[in-house]
Amino acid sequence: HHHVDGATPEKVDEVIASGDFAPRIPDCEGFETYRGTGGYDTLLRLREGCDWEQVQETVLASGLRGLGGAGFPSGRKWGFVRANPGPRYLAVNGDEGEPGTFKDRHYLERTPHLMLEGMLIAAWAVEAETCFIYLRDEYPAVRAILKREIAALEDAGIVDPGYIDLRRGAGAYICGEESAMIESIEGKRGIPRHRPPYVAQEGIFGRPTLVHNIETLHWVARVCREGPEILSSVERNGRKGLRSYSVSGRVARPAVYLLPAGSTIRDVIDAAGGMAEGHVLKAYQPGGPSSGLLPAALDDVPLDFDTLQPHGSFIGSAAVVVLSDQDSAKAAALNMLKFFETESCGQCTPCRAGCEKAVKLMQAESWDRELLEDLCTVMGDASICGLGQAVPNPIRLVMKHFKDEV
Ligand code: L3W
Ligand code: SF4
Repeated sequence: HHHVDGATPEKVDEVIASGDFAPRIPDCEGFETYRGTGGYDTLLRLREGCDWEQVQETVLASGLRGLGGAGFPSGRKWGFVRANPGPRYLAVNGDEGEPGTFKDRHYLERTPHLMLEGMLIAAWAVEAETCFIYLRDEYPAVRAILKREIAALEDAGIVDPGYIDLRRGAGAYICGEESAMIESIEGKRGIPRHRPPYVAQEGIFGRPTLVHNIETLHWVARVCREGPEILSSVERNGRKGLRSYSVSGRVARPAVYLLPAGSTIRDVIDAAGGMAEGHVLKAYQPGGPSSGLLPAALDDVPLDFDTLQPHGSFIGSAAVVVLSDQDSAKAAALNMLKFFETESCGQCTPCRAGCEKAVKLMQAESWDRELLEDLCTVMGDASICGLGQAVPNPIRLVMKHFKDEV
């Protein structure tokens, strides 16, 4: 769980031998600089007496949608939470567990106060009693940054001591599912709850809870300060807004790229400096293993919410992993299933037994397509949460587009 920058096995060994596990803390925009350039002016102005519904209008007008994976209109959540009597809570989902996703870390290591101000604006809008930040434990440098900057906010009197409660995850992917995260915040084992009730009705300790992803809050701050047009005026391929694509795999420059939401895989690869030398695009994971694998032939589809549904996929948290002619789609799908098998919380049978069964079937020389399809139907229909429900995506997409391999 110790993060080493540019980790090679040698470098990891070197760090372990040195016994120095202190994280390297990247330079980021600290409180003084942020405040000095007008940061928190928006929050303080709102607190002086503003109508929360007007702010909600601004957020709705921007078209901002939840950037943790589901794309639910952010402003609407505020209304759901406000509809229930207080005390209310806010929880920031910083578990960032979807393989290939690293945009939240990217923003927190550079401009942590945009997220913090966005969080406090949302907390003001729903009159939250406490803000919990649930941060994955694999980000020790980010935790150090947040601790330091939250202390600066307390010192400056912008929040009362203890108002922001920074919590550590413990490496479980399922704790990124909002209700499992809430169980974990309550001190229990992180397993998803049934819905309804939605967390907006019954969240942390049964109280109405607003849950937002890190990047969503980053944009709440920017939209409230710079206006909804910073998102709504960006157009490409008939889509509006911006997406932070976490790009990795066979590209020249893996990194986070902020591009129009209507970008195609070709645009994303171009932004990342093209394919890595000697590699030809074969397939790509558009948004985490939950979104499966799409073939190179589908290179003209805008990678946005809603646009991938007709292809049996979805953009999720925009974790783009690029595979080349030197990769096996079959091996990639098996790898995804092994991940799901490990990370399934085991609460429901379709997912617990289904993942295990799927891995066995996918290890065979040639796949039993009929049995796998049957399994996919059961898992998609009967799993409690998004993990089990999304497992069919990689299986079905590889059976459809990479028949020869399986
Ligand atoms: C009140 C209603 N609230 C919906 C709320 C709901 C939640 C949000 C979205 O999964 C996706 C999923 C995974 N009254 C409501 C309501 N809400 N109807 O809106 O809900 P939902 O069910 O659409 O999705 P979700 O459970 O939040 C998230 C995919 O993401 N995924 C992503 C993982 C991403 C990471 C990461 O690293 N960032 O792990 C993984 O599979 O499949 O589609 O707040 O309460 N009537
Ligand atoms: Fe747990 Fe899987 Fe069921 Fe979700 S679908 S509740 S991860 S067993």
